[in-house]
Amino acid sequence: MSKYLITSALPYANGPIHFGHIAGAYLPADIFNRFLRQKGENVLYICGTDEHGVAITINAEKEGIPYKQYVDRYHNIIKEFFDKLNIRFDHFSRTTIPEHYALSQEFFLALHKKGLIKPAVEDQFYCSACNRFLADRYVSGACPKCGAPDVRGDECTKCGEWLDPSKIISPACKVCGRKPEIRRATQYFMDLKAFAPRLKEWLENKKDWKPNVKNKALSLIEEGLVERAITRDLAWGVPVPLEEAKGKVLYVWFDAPIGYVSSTMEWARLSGKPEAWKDWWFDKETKLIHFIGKDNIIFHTIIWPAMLMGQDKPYIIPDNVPGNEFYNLEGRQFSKSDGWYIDTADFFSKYGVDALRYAIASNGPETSDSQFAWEDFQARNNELADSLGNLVNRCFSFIRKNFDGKIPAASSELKPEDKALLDSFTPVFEEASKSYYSYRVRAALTQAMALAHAANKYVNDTAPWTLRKTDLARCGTVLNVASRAIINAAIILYPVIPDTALKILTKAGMNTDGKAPEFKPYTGDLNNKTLGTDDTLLFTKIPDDQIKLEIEKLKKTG
Ligand code: B3M
Ligand code: ZN
Repeated sequence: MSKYLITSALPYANGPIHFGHIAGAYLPADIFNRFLRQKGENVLYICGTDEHGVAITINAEKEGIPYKQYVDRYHNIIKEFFDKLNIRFDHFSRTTIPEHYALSQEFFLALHKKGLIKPAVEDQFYCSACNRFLADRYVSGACPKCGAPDVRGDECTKCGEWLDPSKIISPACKVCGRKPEIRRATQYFMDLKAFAPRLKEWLENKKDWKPNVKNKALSLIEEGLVERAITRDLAWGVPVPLEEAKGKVLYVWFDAPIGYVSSTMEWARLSGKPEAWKDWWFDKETKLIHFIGKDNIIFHTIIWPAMLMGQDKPYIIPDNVPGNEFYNLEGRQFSKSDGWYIDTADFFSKYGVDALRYAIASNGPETSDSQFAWEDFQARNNELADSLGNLVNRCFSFIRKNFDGKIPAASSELKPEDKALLDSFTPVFEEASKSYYSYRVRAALTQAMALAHAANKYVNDTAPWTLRKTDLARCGTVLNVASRAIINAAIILYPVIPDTALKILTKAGMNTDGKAPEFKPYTGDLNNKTLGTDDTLLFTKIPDDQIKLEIEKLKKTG
């Protein structure tokens, strides 16, 4: 048994979550978490909202409401959304809790004391009309690295580079649109170069990382790590804990990852064991796994590990950073402001949560960008209805009608086709297990659905509806074997479609108690087991004209 501390990138409390985020950092982590629990591993899954930074202050100012009120709203909206999507964190916190402020200051001071954070004077944009320094996203302009227009002042959304806001090309003040002037001001800089050898060695030893993540991190070190300002002149954030730094706060990307730890602290406090967070963060046996989108690679593979390495306490460093590529919508990036998005409340009211989880997971951006397309969603939903849904429905309805709702006993003499299906369970579990352990959910799903397809074919070929009239005992055996296949498919699919999987097990007469089923072939006795009473359909097919309407609606707004 291993010990896993899983995190998903802390979403900014700055707007609702869209499918792109889900595909990158949340659904893959939730699937991994659920699978590990099925395997009996020791797991803790932590997340929370990232509530600082200029993206937030600008928007709160636009609305004319206090920053705290603004982040409260989105914290609640995001939390509710994750609940709806069945993302099951052990704890979902936020970076405005007292623990977080204290811990972020402790992280800063530990590095400062060792001379790894130092003050320096830097050029900064100053807007004389607005009378302030333009931190990060208060300036807009083109990326000095890749040239993409209108990027954020601190990170390029296109190439993922961490930018020095004063290097932005054709800068403009985001508030008034004027060209800012350059003024000199003191900020604190973290000496990343000092960590380069350790970071390089650590990364080079990572044999099982996704190549895109590892190569990106190593090439950043190769290009040379430069000192980066980790403080800002802002009225919102964690105050820099130095007398001489009044009015300055920590840069959001410095305090945000500390949220993983402070959230664990809060979890420990709320569970009545305030020291329990150390069992995770200070234990060398813990595998720390950060699920992120590719635009967050530098922060999780360079800056955050360096921050951890520079502490006086025995923090672990990440074991793996399974970064995902981008997930788009019909060929373009999701963007609420451009009208290129899907209203999630509307979506969930029409289509089930599991249909969405399955559609995203079976086409996730694991190794290259992928996308949500309405017709693809329809195809995947209908595939679920046709294979899994139909299999469950026809077998169990048949048993209800003809066997008094009890799974008929299997004969002790099995035919080759029965054995072939039964013998396929163990290898499917082994293959799917390997896939889930190595973040290849698409492969795990292909393996699980192959089992559902094989079971469907088995039922078609053996035709129990004919056997019922000619050979009732044989008919019973077939339904017994098919029921076992259904149960096993549900167990393998549980991480991806948990509600549906539990529903299937309940339909099969098992008492799951809402708990994750163990990840191994089911060997329980099914003879004369009474089915559950729920006979509702698992999935409904989506007709073509409905998908046409969805596409038209999207094209109208976008
Ligand atoms: N909030 C960026 C993002 O949502 C940032 C992640 C923080 S993870 C510590 O993409
Ligand atoms: Zn201005």
